[in-house]
Amino acid sequence: MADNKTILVTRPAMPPLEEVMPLLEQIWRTRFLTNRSHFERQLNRTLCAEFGVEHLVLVANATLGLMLALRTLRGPGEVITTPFTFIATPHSVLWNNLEPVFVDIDRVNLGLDPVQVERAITPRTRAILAVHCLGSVCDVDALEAIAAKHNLKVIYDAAHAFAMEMGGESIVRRGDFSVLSFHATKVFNTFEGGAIVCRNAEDGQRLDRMMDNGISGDLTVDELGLNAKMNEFSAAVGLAQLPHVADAIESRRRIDERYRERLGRVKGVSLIDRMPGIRSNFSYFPILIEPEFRMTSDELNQHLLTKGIRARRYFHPLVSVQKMYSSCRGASPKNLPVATSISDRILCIPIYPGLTSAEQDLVIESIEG
Ligand code: T4K
Repeated sequence: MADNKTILVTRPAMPPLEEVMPLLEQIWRTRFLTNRSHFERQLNRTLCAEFGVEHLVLVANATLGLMLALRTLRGPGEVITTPFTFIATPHSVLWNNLEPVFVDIDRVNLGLDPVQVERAITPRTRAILAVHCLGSVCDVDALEAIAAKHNLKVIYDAAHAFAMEMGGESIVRRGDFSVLSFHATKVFNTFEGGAIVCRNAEDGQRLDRMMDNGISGDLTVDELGLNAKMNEFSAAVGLAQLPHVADAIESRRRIDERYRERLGRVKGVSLIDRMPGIRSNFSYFPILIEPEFRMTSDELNQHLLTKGIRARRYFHPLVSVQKMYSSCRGASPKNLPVATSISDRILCIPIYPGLTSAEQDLVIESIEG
């Protein structure tokens, strides 16, 4: 826990308490707390409309969502994925007894590099697990073209991608599955939570059963599942959050713009370019610390701490250097020069609605030196 003065990398969005209370009172009155009850169904319908999709499964968190989406592959085999991500991404592969294969990322969008993906495909490859990272979108057209050519599934870890759009459409409409996180630190949160968006009805119905221990309506159990259900409290919080998301993203956009204006001029600091045709959610503000800067990204992180600013090094170290992944195919840093270089240089600085101009000035001035 940080003291009140520390400027944190993010703060959770909280809906006004008076808007949550009537929903909580309803839960207390009806005593329906979970098992796909009223608010869970309402949030599901609302999000389907929001994303323009038909098949969505709400889950208790994105880690379980990824595990379930990958379970549809029916192992064994390899899954091509990125080293530049949160550890839940490769963990979801291992939980399914599948083998992660790491390939390098694109230096502009921070997602999987399609050329490297195609080179890594073997007869054992089952799927591509790509991540829309830190407010960018990976090269979905190229990745999906490769997947179609080699008859592979595409699963997007869209944990960071709520409300992100490409060509005016929600990015979670892409791929066979997109898995969102509604964790406290995300642009839209249900305290803990997530969703799996499925392209087709068959997968949607299957995942709907699998997230409830594989039980179908008539209590038949035909396949392995687990309990990944979203509870009514989380669903109610989500419904109360939704009307405020657009304003929150607009606040983030303004903070992003101010950082870009000021930090874009600092020698030795590189920014991740905004992508044409993509509507970002401004969920993170990563900066890259170049050799000509007066210190390394680690040293800058420590320096910011002395000023009461807690930045975070998402994602450093790469997941592929963790001991349990370092012997996987493709995990050698030599195979991952772009991801290694970005991970060595990255620092995510505070961005969230409610970050005051004075606090933002302190962050900027502490970096300017
Ligand atoms: N795929 C990707 C690409 C992901 O990034 C993630 C999760 C997942 C999959 C899996 O999604 P979930 O299964 O979680 O739904 C956080 C989150 O725990 C994690 O959800 C997230 N990615 C990851 C990138 O970051 P930490 O260790 O950075 O969180 P923490 O507790 O340090 O929080 C960051 C800051 O936020 C702190 O400075 C304090 C502030 N904070 C945090 C919480 C939880 C608050 O002010 N209030 C809070 O309640 O992991």
